[in-house]
Amino acid sequence: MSYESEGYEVVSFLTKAQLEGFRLAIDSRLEAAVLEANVPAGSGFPGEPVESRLEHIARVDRALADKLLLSVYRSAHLDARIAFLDGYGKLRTFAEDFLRAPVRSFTIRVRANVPSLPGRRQNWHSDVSVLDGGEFSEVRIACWIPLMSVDAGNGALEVVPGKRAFPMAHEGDPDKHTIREADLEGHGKRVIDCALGTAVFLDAFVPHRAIPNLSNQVRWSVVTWMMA
Ligand SMILES: O=C(O)CCC(=O)C(=O)O
Ligand SMILES: [Fe+2]
Repeated sequence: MSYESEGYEVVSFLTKAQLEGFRLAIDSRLEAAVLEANVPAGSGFPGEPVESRLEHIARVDRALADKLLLSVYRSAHLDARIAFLDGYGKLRTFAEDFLRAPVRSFTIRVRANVPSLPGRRQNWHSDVSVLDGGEFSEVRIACWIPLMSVDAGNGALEVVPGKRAFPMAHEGDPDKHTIREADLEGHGKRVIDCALGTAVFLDAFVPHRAIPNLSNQVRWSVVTWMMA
């Protein structure tokens, strides 16, 4: 298992139907957010697929796209087509095999890498950035699920492989806690290509970021953080 040495491993455990369910859940949450925002007819790009809709909105009105994205972030994970991941057998089994410990709880969120919203892109961080005894510092492993195949061109995940005993130092306010680029110099970085249907299990201390999305499509993901 590369998880033990690299701190991450790519596995395949999701069905096409489950991935399509994620897409539909995000699509319906985005549609609801557009309606709530009362945008003028047409500028919400009705009927556009979930891979391009928010990008088209962002090109016209970045502030609106930002607001819609945050609305999706707030509630898309509550949709049953995503929420089933809470305690889902295959997810749990992989996580427990990697951790060799039982998982106590799951936190699920939707994330996106929108080409025209570069400021929302996840910069270098580890999912646990401080060991402050708080609830979230007990996260041990994450599962990152892209909703399309990803590579260096469309906003894949980049990691600094290797298991470590502590998180690297982070700076900035707690919401935008990041590891300084300079601190990562000389560390081997690796962009993780993922075929559709695969997911990345990631140790909570492994530095990672979303790389710039050079495509014209939004790269959506579903992330599950697990405490053990
Ligand atoms: O999906 C992404 O862009 C990165 C997600 C991530 O690393 C996080 O939310 O902690
Ligand atoms: Fe992360």
